[in-house]
Amino acid sequence: MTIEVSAFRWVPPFAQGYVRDLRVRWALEEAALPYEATLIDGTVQKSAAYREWQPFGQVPAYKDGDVEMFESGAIVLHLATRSEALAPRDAAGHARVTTWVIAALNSIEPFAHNQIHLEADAGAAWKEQVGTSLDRRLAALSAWLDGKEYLEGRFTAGDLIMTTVLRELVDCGTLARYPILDAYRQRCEARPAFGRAMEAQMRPFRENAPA
Ligand SMILES: N[C@@H](CCC(=O)N[C@@H](CS)C(=O)NCC(=O)O)C(=O)O
Repeated sequence: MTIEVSAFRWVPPFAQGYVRDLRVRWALEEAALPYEATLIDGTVQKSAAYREWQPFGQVPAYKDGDVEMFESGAIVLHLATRSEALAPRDAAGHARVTTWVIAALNSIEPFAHNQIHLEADAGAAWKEQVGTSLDRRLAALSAWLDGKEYLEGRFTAGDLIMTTVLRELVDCGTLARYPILDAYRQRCEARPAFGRAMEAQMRPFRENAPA
């Protein structure tokens, strides 16, 4: 069975290039696994049939001949079991990749989102606390990556997920304060598979743009 990934038919420009199906598309491109995107809209999102596939009505959802899944991190980890392009085969190497995927999603992304979603009128003390928590994590990550090309010596699914988290901190200027992290993000985004995944996400947005 062809791999199927759900994605939005169209999203407003601020979200284009950041919708989480990009993670799955990128992993599939790295793994050279062909797939088809199932493009959905708000009506499908709310439908009982789609909720069977993705209980929260979100994208991405994924299915192949063996499994039906949702949660981009879980899907990328599943693909990492299918392709050496995303994780080493040996148990110890694979465990390190799982570790970094969870670290990106659990130790960095929540703080990144706090920072991104801080409302302009949030209290100064709260703003400072959010900024400090994120900075602590980014400083630690930067120290880990100092002198390294990738988290674990070679590109893996851990770098893929970490990059999708870090790139959301570009527009607010945070990542520029961490040149090691920004160079790492750019190195990962320069991968041809990332470019193909990005183009695959953007194409339907161009084709379905409201008149
Ligand atoms: N934790 C989920 C989050 C998925 C998610 O937030 N998807 C967004 C697009 S990036 C979405 O579908 N938003 C529409 C909605 O929540 O109704 C994952 O990583 O797959």
